[in-house]
Amino acid sequence: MTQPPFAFASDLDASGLRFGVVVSRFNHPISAMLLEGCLEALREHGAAGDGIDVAWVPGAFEIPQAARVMASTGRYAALVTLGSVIRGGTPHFEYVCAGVTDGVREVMRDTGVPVSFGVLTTDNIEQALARCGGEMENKGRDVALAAIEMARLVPAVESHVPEPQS
Ligand code: INI
Repeated sequence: MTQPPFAFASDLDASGLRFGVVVSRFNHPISAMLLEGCLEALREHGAAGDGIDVAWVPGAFEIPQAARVMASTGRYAALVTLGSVIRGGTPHFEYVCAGVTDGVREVMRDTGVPVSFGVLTTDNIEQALARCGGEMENKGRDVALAAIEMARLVPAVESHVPEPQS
């Protein structure tokens, strides 16, 4: 009979883990609401108050640098990045979005530390407000849960010893 595949359980227990949060000050009210949702979710899932470090940076473009420094310390089970880039009338939006998305992906690839992506990239402020506690959701919460799940999954995969093939 064929054995069922081994499946890693999805684990959202944040207790005993240390998280780093990098949050951009640009469009501050949006960032503050994203941070609130993120902290609430981490705490609800068991993270201790002193198990969360928050680093504010000037804008989304600076997020990858702060995330890289935090990840390189080896102290964090996962990082959360938060911010908001709102389209203006020039190509600046595209450059900031590309810088932060590529930069965060590179930090994750280079360090192996999970980094969840909670930087809103929207056409206008209404779309941003709707995603940080408005009528739709708070993306800060969602990305905090992604960080917890990956913080648990990565070491579980690394320490998993597969059954020998018969
Ligand atoms: N930074 C943001 O986080 N959001 C924006 O909408 C934004 N806009 O529109 O310009 C923005 N720009 C600043 C940028 O992230 C850097 O802080 C700045 O260029 C200094 O390096």
